[in-house]
Amino acid sequence: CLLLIFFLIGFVHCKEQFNKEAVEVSRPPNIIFIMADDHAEQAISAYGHPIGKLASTPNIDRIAKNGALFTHNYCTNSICGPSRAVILTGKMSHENGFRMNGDRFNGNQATLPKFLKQLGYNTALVGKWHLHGNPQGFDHWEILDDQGKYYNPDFISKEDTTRIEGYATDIITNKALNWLSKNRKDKSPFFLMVHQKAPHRNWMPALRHLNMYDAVQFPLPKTYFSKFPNQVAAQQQLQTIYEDMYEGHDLKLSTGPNTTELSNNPWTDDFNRMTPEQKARWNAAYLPKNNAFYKANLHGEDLAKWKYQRYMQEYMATVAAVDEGVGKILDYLEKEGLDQNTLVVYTTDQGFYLGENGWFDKRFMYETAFKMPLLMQLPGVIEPGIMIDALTQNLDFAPTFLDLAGGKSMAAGMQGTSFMPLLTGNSYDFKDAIYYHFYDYPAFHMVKRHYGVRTKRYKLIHFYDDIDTWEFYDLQKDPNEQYNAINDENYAHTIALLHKKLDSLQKDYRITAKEFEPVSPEKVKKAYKDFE
Ligand code: SGN
Ligand code: CA
Repeated sequence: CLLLIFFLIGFVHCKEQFNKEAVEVSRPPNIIFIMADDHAEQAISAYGHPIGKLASTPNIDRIAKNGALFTHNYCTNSICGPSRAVILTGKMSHENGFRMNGDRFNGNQATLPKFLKQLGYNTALVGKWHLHGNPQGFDHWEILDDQGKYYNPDFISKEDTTRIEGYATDIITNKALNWLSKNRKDKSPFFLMVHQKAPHRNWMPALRHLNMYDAVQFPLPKTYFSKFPNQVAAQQQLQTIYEDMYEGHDLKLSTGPNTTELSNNPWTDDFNRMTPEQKARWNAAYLPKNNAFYKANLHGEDLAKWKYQRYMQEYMATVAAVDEGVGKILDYLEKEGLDQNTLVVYTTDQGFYLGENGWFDKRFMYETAFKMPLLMQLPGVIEPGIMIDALTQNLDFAPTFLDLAGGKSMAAGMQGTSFMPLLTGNSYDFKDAIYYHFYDYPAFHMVKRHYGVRTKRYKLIHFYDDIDTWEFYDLQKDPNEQYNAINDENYAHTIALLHKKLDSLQKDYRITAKEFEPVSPEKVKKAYKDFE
């Protein structure tokens, strides 16, 4: 009889264990989607660029060590609002209606967080939104007002708008941790979007990082003084570090020695909103640096090279706080044992120029702006330390996350494709070509409208509107895209094939004549006047 009792207890225990495991196994993973703003791949040490040796991102790199580093992930439209709209909808800009910054996102359309909510996820968003109008599909959201400010930013929530004292990156990280600590015990899985403002222009570092890279000399890109003899759109852009940056606003230069008054600074609020204590620490850091600059009395190429160094020192110092934030989130997950069932994604809204071609900003279909860094970890699913070199895009994020969450069919109306099989180690031909389309012209930096196709080796671009120029690159021979080979007879056959591919992609994505309506020449003229 005693034996029978033991047997029954054992059976009940085993059954409980089994059920518990079954529940755990069947529960879809949590998803933490961390997205910085304008964080270039060159500035993430896991990608192995020379900058990473001088200024590393050890915490972001942890994700690559624990999981996958994507080496060929791209956006469909290299600019903030549009990239975010693509991520939310899994649809190209012309289909989700958000083609350029300043458009208004139609929040009533189907989005990733809405679908995840239907699948039982608890959904939240903290940080930059930049789609205008209030977010939908989130149980909780707190967003920066428009672009957001580095110091003492305003946050908008369902209830009100509040100015929060402190540094934006740290505040956003803390809001994310706060939400996690309150909601992770919830029975449902969660989807948390953590959208940093940094390292967006005007690159204001945290007080603790003000002198972080002062002694570092970053390697000047080989193309810093490129002149673009056969690239017309590149000749006409306004995003050259040594021509278009504002000395005060961007480079934090004073009007002269022994003063803290900023030189060219069209948007005074970025600095004026600092508290007297913050301002005092800021000025104490910059006064000696700026005095040294004036003492050196630089001109011409030397001045241009100095601007690159100051830009990089500021940019990388703002990255430092983002990296620390990622570290805090990973630590939290590990401490709470959540890391085992959480997909952690690190990405940014598009690529960014760090002096290549002499530029800052993005917008072009050239690799530096087109590429989006992407790192993902999910123990048990993604093998640690793998590299994924398939041509993936932000367009594919929503279908992939839905696939992982058990809602694959929900992506039926989306234009992206789940790359889930790549995560589980299945190497296959994901896409042989990807499409790009940029619309934001005339606008800041005056990058012409263009669209194009990229295959594993080649790229064909058409700049249109007030110009009509085609560019072709063999990325194997010319990875920095310095030689537009459109008229090279040796490539005639390849170019013809790319034209065909481009036409078929435009047909598949339902691009119509509407997307090519020209803007008025008066508007363009006025914009050049405003931005020059
Ligand atoms: C601001 C920046 C521009 C930048 C746009 C878009 N100027 O206008 O340099 O291209 O944002 O950036 S700033 O001096 O006001 O910062 S995006 O990331 O939001 O698309
Ligand atoms: Ca951006």
